[in-house]
Amino acid sequence: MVNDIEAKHPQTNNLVKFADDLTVSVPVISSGDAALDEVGKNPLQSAGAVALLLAVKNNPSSGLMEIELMDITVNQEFLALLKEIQDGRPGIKISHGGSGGANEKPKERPAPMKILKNYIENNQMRLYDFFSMMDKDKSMSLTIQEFVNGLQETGIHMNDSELLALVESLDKDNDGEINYSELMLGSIEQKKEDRKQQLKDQAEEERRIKILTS
Ligand SMILES: [Ca+2]
Ligand SMILES: [Ca+2]
Repeated sequence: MVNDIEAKHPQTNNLVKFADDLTVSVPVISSGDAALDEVGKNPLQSAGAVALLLAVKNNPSSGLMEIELMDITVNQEFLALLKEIQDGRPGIKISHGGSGGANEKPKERPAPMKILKNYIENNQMRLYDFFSMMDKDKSMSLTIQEFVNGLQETGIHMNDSELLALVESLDKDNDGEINYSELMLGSIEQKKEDRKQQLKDQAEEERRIKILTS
């Protein structure tokens, strides 16, 4: 049960305790904010996350920059609201633990490379288009900083550990940068993973049909 809000350093930063293991740093919003008080009293994590977004939405001048809700599985209402907020205020970064709805079990976050691949496919880009979009200084390799900036530009949400894991897994020659062939290799590896998953899902589906029809 979450029922307390901790306001520390009220002039610069309010820390809103949102769950036992989660404290949200909320800069600028005043400590007496009624909407945020509601968040703290909400016992449902997913509903609480929606309430938090509503508070953000209703405080257009809050200056809120980054909220991490990685331990929270969010619902469709949250996702719709998040999109609305982010469309209007691109400076706001909100990461969450994926959607699943209140009654579903939390889904695993997709692998970082899968997140990239989905973005590229959804935008009907070629891998090379994506690479050159990220490679701002046209050095034919991507630094971590270029990755960070590029992801921000695309609106892909990845937390620091996911980003580091991605760069580490792609950077085969360990020079700290990702060149095009490294990105391509990563994409091919992901394609193989996807295929494996697809076959697994297919087998699972066939098993289920067998049970249902036997
Ligand atoms: Ca570069
Ligand atoms: Ca490299």
